[in-house]
Amino acid sequence: MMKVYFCGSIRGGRDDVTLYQRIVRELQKYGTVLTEHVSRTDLTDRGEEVSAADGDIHDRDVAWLRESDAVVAEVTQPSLGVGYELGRAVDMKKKVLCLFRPSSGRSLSAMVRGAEDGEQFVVKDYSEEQVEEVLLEFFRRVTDNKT
Ligand code: 6IA
Repeated sequence: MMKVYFCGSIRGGRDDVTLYQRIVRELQKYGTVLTEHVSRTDLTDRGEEVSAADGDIHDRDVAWLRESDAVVAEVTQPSLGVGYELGRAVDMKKKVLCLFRPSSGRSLSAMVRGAEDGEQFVVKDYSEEQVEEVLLEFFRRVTDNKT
């Protein structure tokens, strides 16, 4: 079973949490999502319901990232944590898909947009209703390259 690491903003702001849920639900069709909590609606940006120390969160997440076969990030809501995870993922030579919604009116960081290499690191501009097809396309590529 493939292990998927999903990245989405937490302290960067939780505006897109229902979209994260939709993405995680879809990702679960392809494998085990190691970071399901990112899409939990009861996880707020202020940390209610959370007791873990930041050091433990960091170390556990980096260990999961290392274990993962693919990384999918929703990058529309800017998040330092997601940016950090993406940098570590590149260094670990993971297959990365970044999902960005131009309809937000935002402009994606050049350090993410510019990391695109068309193979290991892909940035996809999409709209919410394309989640399913965009993920299908990505995982088709991930599994093709493996065999
Ligand atoms: O800087 P951010 O908080 O927006 O970073 C979000 C990213 O970092 C996510 O993709 C997560 O994988 C990771 N991350 C950040 N905080 C946590 C966390 N609890 N638990 C798990 N992963 C996290 C922090 C809760 C906090 C509100 C007290």
